[in-house]
Amino acid sequence: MDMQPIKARSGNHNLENYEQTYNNFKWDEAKANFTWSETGKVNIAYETIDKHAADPAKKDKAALIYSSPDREESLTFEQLKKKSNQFANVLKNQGIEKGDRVFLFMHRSPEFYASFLGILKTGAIAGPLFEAFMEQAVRDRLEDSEAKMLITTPDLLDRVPQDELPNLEKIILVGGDDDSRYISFEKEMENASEDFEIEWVDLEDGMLLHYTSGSTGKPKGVYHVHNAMIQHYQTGKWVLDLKEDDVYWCTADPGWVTGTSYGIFAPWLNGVTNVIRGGRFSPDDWYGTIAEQNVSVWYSAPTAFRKLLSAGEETAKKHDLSSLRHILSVGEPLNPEVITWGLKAFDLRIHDTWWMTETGAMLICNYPSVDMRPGSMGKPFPGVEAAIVDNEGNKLPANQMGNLAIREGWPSMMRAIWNNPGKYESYFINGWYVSGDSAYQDEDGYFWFQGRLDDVINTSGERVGPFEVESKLIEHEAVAEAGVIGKPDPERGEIIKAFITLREGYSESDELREDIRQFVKKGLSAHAAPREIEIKDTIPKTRSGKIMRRLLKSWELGLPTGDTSTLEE
Ligand code: 6R9
Repeated sequence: MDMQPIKARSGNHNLENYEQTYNNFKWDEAKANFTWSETGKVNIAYETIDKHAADPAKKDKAALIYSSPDREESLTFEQLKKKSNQFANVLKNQGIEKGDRVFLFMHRSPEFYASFLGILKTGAIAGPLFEAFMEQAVRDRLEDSEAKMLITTPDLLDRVPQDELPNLEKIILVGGDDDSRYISFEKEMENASEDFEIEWVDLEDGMLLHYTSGSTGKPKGVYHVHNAMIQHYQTGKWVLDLKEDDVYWCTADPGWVTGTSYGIFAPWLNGVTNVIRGGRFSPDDWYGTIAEQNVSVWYSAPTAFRKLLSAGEETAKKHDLSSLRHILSVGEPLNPEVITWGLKAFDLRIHDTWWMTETGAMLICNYPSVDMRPGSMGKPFPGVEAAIVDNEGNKLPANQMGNLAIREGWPSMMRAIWNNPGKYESYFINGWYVSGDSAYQDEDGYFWFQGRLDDVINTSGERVGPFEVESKLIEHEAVAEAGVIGKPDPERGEIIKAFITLREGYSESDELREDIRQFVKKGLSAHAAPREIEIKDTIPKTRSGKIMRRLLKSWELGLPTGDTSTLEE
């Protein structure tokens, strides 16, 4: 679909002149907004909440507006400061210290946000987990990070490993009955002081671990430091275009980096009211949230936009969406069709943004004041150098496809892969962070996404590693071998398709396929379960025994199979 550029609307945007700012901006200017510039020490939780609570004009402003089908609650900056202080005291009483890992496995709720901020106030490192995770996924992450403590809710307890994990000292239960095995959140909070002496840390001290999938091995722990706040703040200002009176809604789960960088840090660093919606997705619920809360800035994902598009115009028309003034997207390619729909449904452009768990914050974006080319991810954020490079890290000319790469050293860049220095090193070539995405840059500087260079699957915006799914599949008693690919899907971007061979004594049936699907779902998570399972006599492998996913994909798409010289006999 070829579309004309969409002109920027004139108006009062935080970033008025992109080109000029890009040519002049230095990150040090942004640093000056934080305590660090005066004291040499900082804490991201202070900058997001306490700073505004200390401002008489802001302290009674709503920081968090939580709503779900069965609960409504709103907290001011002052109240959120006190609650997170209380939780920081709870943790401190339990012996949590700077650098310890404390994990959260719970649904979005006011308690989640107070706990998350409380962890950061103690100087500990927060590890938020998707509520959809099953036991194996939770276990892998707690083990790898050597987490000391886990905060969870009773309905998720059956997915928390109950045998002893060597490092997990305690579990805090939110909303449970009295049970001596666990610490009661409510009881501890009741007794905890609302004052807390924040642990002041260095910009390079750790604050967050997000686990994400690669093409091989178990999920890796992407380690972020307090310094990331500089970029969370500045992208919130210039890309989200946040202003004093905005009501902001980021639809992402905090188990995903978008739900922390842009569901917690960016809005609050900018002192803006942040809407959190609990419960499940439905078009009426989402439109209703925009209308009821008067959402003005909305950050979501192509998968959600495509579902809203399919729900039809009538559904949209039932709701008053006139509060919206700015819409953004992340996680997958934003189809030009969706942008066209957005223009009709909201009379607004949907602004694509590109970044990754590893990059911590937005890097390539569309800005309210810049003309947009539908299908393009936009241009690099000021202070960020992006390029297309070859496999040796040499820059390629305009319009040539290659590795999308970023010059090392932007503020929110990951600082390590937990326990895996080799993996961390492997991201960098010749001073460039190489993303694993392929793209090209046109002669006017716009970047165009082309695909993943590895086998990582992007299903409804979630990164799934094929290796993890394959490993789980072969744990099923009927499965001998498995190869897993992403198959293009109009709504989900990709769906997971598994090719398997069966062990002796098993034969093909729909029941078996469903049983295998459920097995992966229970073992990993719903989003990792293959939607399609095809049974084969053999799975193509290289001579060194690697599953040739590329070949499976070519078969699936009816494409030429390319070089098969390494294919096993
Ligand atoms: C924030 C986030 C990262 C991968 C990334 C790319 C894909 C993200 C995109 C996009 C096309 C965009 N991706 N944004 N693809 N257009 N605007 O998504 O982090 O879950 O780590 O995924 O997602 O392939 O490499 P993460």
